[in-house]
Amino acid sequence: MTPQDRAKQHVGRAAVERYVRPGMLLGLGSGTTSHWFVRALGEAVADGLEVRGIPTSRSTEELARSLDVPLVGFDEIDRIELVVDGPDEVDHDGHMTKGGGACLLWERIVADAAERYLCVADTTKLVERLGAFPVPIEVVRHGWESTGRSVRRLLSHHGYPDAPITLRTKDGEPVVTDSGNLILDAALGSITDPLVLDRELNWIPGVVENGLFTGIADEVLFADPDGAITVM
Ligand code: ABF
Repeated sequence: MTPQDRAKQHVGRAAVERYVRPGMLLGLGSGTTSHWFVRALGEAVADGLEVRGIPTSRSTEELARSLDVPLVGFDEIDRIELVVDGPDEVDHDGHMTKGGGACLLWERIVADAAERYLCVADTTKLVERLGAFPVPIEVVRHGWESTGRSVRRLLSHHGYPDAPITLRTKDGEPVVTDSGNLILDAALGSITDPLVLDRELNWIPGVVENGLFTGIADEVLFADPDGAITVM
C-alpha cells in the first residue's frame, strides 16, 4: 500500500468515526478515497451500525452492495444528511476539482441534496490554487465538437486562450459516463477565479456539468500516511 493509499484509508476511517451517526442517510462519494470511507462504513454496518446510503456512481453502488450497506434511491429520500466525497484537488477555501473518475454529474446531484458536505482527502490534494489537475467538463454526445469550441471561446475570454482541451479517452475509445455523456478535460494550469468558471461553463449549451465544485464543501478532513488528521 502506497503512503497516499494509507492516508486515504486513514481519512476514510476517521470520517466514519467522527461524522457518522446511527440512522443517518449518507451520500457515498466515488473514487479511491471515498471507497475507503465506504469500506470503513461497511465494517461499522457489520458491527451493527444502522445507516442508509445513496451512491454517486455505479462503482460506489457495487462496492456498497458488496458490503451490505443499505442503499436508497432519490424517490425514497428528501435531504441527504451528510455527503462524504473526495477531490482531485482542494484549495484553502474548500473549493474542489472533481471528476477525475468521470463521476462528477451524479456527485454534483448528490451534493446538491446534501445538508452537510464533508470533503475527505489525503494531504497531497491540498493546493494553493486549483488548476494543476485538468478541469473535467461533462458534455452530451450530440455536437460535442461544437460544445468544445464554445468552451474554448469561454476559456479564451477568461484568459486561458491556449489551454489544451482534450476529449477523455481510455484504450483509444472515448470515456462514457454513467449517464452516457463524454468528458472534455481543460488543462488550465492555475485558475484565478474558479467560482466564475464554475458558473459560466454550465451556461454553454451541451455542457452538463463541470468539475469545479465551488462553495460546496462545509468541511475538509485530511489525513497523512501516518494517520495524522486535520480539519479545514
Ligand atoms: C471521484 O474520485 C472524483 O470526483 C475525483 O476525481 C476522484 C477523487 O480522487 P481519489 O480517487 O484520489 O479519491 O470522486
